[in-house]
Amino acid sequence: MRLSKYFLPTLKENPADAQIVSHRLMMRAGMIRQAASGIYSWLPMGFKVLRKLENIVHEEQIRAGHNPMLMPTLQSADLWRESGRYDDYGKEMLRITDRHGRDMLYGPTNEELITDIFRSSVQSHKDLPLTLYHIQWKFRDEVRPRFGVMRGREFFMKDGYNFDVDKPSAMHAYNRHLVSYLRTYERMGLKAIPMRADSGPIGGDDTHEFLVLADTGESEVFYDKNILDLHLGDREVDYDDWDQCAGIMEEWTTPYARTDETHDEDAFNEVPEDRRMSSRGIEVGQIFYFGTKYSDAMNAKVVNADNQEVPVHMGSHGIGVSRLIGAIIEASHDDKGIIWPEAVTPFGVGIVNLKQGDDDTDAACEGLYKAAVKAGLDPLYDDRNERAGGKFANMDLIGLPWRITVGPRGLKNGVVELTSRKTGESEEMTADAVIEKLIAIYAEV
Ligand code: 5CA
Repeated sequence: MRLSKYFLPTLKENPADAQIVSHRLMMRAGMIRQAASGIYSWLPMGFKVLRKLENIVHEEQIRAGHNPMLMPTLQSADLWRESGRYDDYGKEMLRITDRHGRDMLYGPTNEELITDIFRSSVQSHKDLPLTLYHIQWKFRDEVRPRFGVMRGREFFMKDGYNFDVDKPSAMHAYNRHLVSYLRTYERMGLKAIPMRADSGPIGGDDTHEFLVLADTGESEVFYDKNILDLHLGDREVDYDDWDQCAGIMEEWTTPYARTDETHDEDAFNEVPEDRRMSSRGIEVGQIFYFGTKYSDAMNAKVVNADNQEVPVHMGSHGIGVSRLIGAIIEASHDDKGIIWPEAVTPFGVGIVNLKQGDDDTDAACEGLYKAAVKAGLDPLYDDRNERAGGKFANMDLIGLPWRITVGPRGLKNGVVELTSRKTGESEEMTADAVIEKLIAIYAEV
């Protein structure tokens, strides 16, 4: 993409109403624009990052054996009356009446709709286990929408639902989701810690939230420092292997890690003092096992191996896809702007032309740009007639992990400069060598 043709409405000043750094930077980098309180338009660069996160979530869900699908944003109130949640959900639910006077709602989550789909098509344990998920916009009329996409009213969420014949099988689904989430967050360059939490309006006793540590997080968290050393890395995971998934679950949930909702001071004090940490965290996902809460209420049954009709065991599992963008920026920025992890960066590399209009520099940039496109590096070429200082500040703000600077002085020696956004370190090399180096870097991602 050439910057002269790209819609990137960056702001020089901090927007007055943006209280936290991720909100400020998303607004300043021209990623989002507020449409109404807690509701945002996703401008091209914000949309690009959103799609990247969505793709990672899809890839990891499909790897875990889950079925992607898409349910609507609007739902009929009748299903929610069956589960009893139409009244329980309160003012957070946006209620709508259609022209025929039928009660509808903008879905805050999908347990009822998916249970209805399930009960009308599956009757036998032979069709289980089954996990269905989608990534779709949700609406929750939050009392205090704030911090940009972090606590929105309309937000993008992955929500998945497992259906199993009994509790042990459903607990494997729970463990499998935990493992797939660990992998998802790691791929995004994030450390998200699973913590025992409270289930709220979704229900059930078994639930873990995934928290990214950040001073601006809305939750208070307490944890054993040792948990920060755990990595899945490139471990082979067989998602059908109950023991392996349970083992990984145990590894991550043995060190103390809880949110303030479930914090237990006595248990925490058993952790050696120098490992006891407390800080703030951003909740980027949550998994639940709630057994037969919805299948009992909505009569979703299967025939088991003993030929008995039993209510299906369920859990639901969410990832806050739009919130994740805020969390990634909170975890990775400096005073100049965003620092994107390579896996989610909107563009692989920025190209800065120091002397736009100079035939040689323009030709070198053009060649480099085409080579980068061909290599799949998805470059953003700043071809505008701007001062170098302004171009650098803009690149730093939007945070691409790599920048290639092309100027007449370097070209005389046959080199361009490659700079890392994270370390600020630069090295001079030929254009070919830069492309090769970037190909190698992105091959690892
Ligand atoms: N049905 C379950 C699991 S699918 C559910 O709704 N879980 S949830 O309420 O925990 O939401 C899942 C994730 O969505 C949360 O972990 C959080 O990351 C994100 N989320 C929830 N509310 C908001 C909001 N108002 N703005 C942005 N993200 C949100």
